Amino acid sequence: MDSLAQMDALVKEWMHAARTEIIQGFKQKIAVWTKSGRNDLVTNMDRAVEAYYVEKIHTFFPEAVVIGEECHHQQDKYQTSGWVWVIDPIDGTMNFVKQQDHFASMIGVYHNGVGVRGYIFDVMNDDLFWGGPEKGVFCNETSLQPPLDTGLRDGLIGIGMPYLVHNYRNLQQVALASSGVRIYGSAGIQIIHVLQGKCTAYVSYLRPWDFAAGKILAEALNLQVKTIDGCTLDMLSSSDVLVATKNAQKDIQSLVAPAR
Ligand code: 2AM
Ligand code: CA
Ligand code: CA
Ligand code: CA
Repeated sequence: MDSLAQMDALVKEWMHAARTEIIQGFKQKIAVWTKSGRNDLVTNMDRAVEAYYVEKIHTFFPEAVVIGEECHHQQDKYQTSGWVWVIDPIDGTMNFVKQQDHFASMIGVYHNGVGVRGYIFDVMNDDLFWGGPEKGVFCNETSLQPPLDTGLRDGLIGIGMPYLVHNYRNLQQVALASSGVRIYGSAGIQIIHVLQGKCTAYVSYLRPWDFAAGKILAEALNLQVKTIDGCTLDMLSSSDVLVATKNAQKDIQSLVAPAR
């Protein structure tokens, strides 16, 4: 077994163990705290799952740097050199709290800034999307084919709720030009829909842990992952992020208003 296959086997084991803990945890009361505001939550389960992943990564990959949403790392200490693991233990914490559904657990592995492996686990559907540049993308053990290169007009689009309601960069016109808007409250779940061709695009303001895994998987399926203006993403910065088919990306770029 090569070393990436060993990594895949370990991460899948950890994510399935985390899933068991999460589902067991639903039987107890979830402790919830607010962070920057009333819609920005963290729970005991976000912290426990992140601590579990960090402990496993440090045990099996001692040279790795870990960037996790709940670790309180300082952004100026982030780095891209060497092996960098980017973790979002529960993506869609509001859904986790309110719905006990529609959330993901995500890990992205980079080497010197180049994506090596992405893992997005749709926990309640028990679907683990994983893969990388030379491997392709799988849902559990089933290989995914690149989705059809559908344009904006003929597909559904995911738009982050604040961007839509404030018409950021003319995104309401983008929404109206599409077949319809879907907002699920989890970047990971929305990106899975683009991987599967269920949506042609997803655009939102995202932090590094929100897009680290999804970028690797989407690019492995020939999808575009850029800023809204078509620029290259900085893996360590928060940004507007567009994941789209090539045609939808061109259509969206022609409609967005210039940055002010
Ligand atoms: P999170 O649940 O891991 O925080 C919808 O809220 C999506 O945007 C989720 O994927 C969420 O990730 C992400 N997000 C990023 N920044 C956020 C913020 N400040 N408040 C709420 N959600 C945020
Ligand atoms: Ca959060
Ligand atoms: Ca997130
Ligand atoms: Ca999170």
